[in-house]
This record gives sequence, structure tokens and C-alpha cells, in this order.
Amino acid sequence: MKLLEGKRAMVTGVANRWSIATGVARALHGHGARLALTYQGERVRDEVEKLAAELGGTSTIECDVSSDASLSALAETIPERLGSIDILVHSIAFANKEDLAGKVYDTSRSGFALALDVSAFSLVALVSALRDRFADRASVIALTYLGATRIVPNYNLMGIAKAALESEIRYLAYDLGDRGIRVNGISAGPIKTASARQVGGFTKILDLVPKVAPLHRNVSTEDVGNMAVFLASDLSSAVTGDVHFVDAGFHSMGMFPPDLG
Ligand code: 0WD
Repeated sequence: MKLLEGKRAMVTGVANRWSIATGVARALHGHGARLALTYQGERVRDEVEKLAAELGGTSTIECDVSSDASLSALAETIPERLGSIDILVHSIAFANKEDLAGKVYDTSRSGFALALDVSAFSLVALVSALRDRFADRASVIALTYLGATRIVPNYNLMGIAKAALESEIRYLAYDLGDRGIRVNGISAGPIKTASARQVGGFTKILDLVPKVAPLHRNVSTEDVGNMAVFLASDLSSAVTGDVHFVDAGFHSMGMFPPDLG
């Protein structure tokens, strides 16, 4: 059964085939949604166009979320390229590599501002720019991580940015609720992507999860895509203002298994 027939989705943060946004886009498309993929700039354009071609009827639009002009241009383009928006996926994050290891107290003012702007304010900025383009009862979905609410060594500044993002999810859910628009987060387990590799010791985190998580495995972009389909569909019509984990249960553990090598 296709759950998103007739719905139109704007998916941000596609950089390459390993991006979480790519897995989400494939899942939404598989359930019948029509897509527009936004990408940051020239650097990723070719790859994104190749992926769009694999998903019939998908258009691509350049948008750098750190630029107000780029966001305004996106809002102008959307009606002709997609129509109104039923589903918005925020899958964007950036921090300087030196802020994803070492001590949080060494974070610079400029590094902090950059990470919070691109990784957290961008959700407010996208919703603000696109609010007149949303269909009533639309669904907004943002990608987040456990490091928002728990200490994950080296995740550091990105954890702080994700805490802001998760708070935005709640406040935006309240702002948009009178139009029946829902706002939710997906907290994904670690997945090997270009962004994740910037986090110090990331491979060790990937090795640890199957030893600790109740399901004894890592998650895939397909797992995340399946949750996105649910949150985008009418099946989740009364679900808003919350963060939903797709992490094989890792976040529920209160202690690591005693036999952990
Ligand atoms: O383990 C993981 N990979 C997890 C990622 C676990 C839990 C959550 N997440 C989150 C990330 O924090 C992010 O919010 O998922 C989201 C997607 O991340 P990803 O798929 O892991 O990483 P990636 O494929 O790198 O996509 C993030 C993209 C950027 O990719 P590159 O590699 O080019 O930096 O965010 C985009 C960019 O395409 N991006 C921007 N887009 C528009 N404007 C901007 C910008 N200014 N900056 C970065």
C-alpha cells in the first residue's frame, strides 16, 4: 500500500548517495510522493541531479540555508517546481571539524555561531520562508541525534546545536498546530555519512552500537526513511512536537552489558 500518493515533499540535505536525506527521499518516493530535492551548491550539484534522475519526476533546487536570499529564492521557486508542500524534511548540519573533538570549552564564538546557524536556526529559517507554501496538515521532519540530550564524547558542539533544534521542534509544533501542521524529529542512530565522519572517533561509535543496542545492529538510511514515511503520512495525524528514535533501541539502555569486551 502506498501511503503518500498525491503528497509533495521537499527534502533538504541530499549531498550524495550515502546521505540520510537520500534514504528518506527514496522511501517517500517509493510511497508515491512527488519530490523536490534541495542541495547546498555547485559542489554537490552533479551527484544530486544523478539521484533525482533515479527518482522519476523529481526536481532539484539549489538552496544554502545560511543565506536569506537563497531561502527567499527557494520560496519563489517552489510553487512552479513542486506546488504546495505537504512534507518538509530538514536533514542539514555543519560544524567545524575542530569543534567535533576535544573540549567543548575550547569552542570559538565564531564556530558556535556557524554550527548553530546552519544546524539549528536553519529549521526556523526554512519554516519561516516556506510557511505560506505549506499545505494545511503538512508534516515537517528534522533529523537529530542522541547527543542533544546525553553526553556523547566528541559530538560536542553538534550536541548543543541539536538541543536547540529539538527545542525548535516543540515550539514550531505549537506555532503551526492551528493549521494542523505537525513538526517532529527523528533521532537516528549513527550512520556512516560524510558529516558523521567529521565526528572524532565515529568508527568506534559504529562498532559499539551492535554490542549494546537491544536489536544488536546499526541502523540504515532505509530504517530512517521508513520512520519518515510514517511521520509524513496521515497514519501519524495526531503526532507532533516530539522526537522519535530510530536507533535499534540504543537510547533506552541505562547501562552497557556487563560482558562488553
Ligand atoms: O550518524 C549520522 N550520520 C547521523 C546524522 C545520526 C543522527 C542524525 N544525523 C543528522 C545530521 O546531523 C544531519 O542533520 O542527519 C542529518 C543529515 O546528515 P548526514 O546524512 O549524516 O550527512 P550528509 O550526507 O553530509 O548531509 C548533511 C548535509 C551536507 O552535506 P555535506 O557532506 O555536503 O556537508 O547538510 C547539507 C550538506 O549538503 N548542508 C547544507 N545545506 C544547505 N545549506 C548546508 C547549508 N548551508 N550546510 C550543510
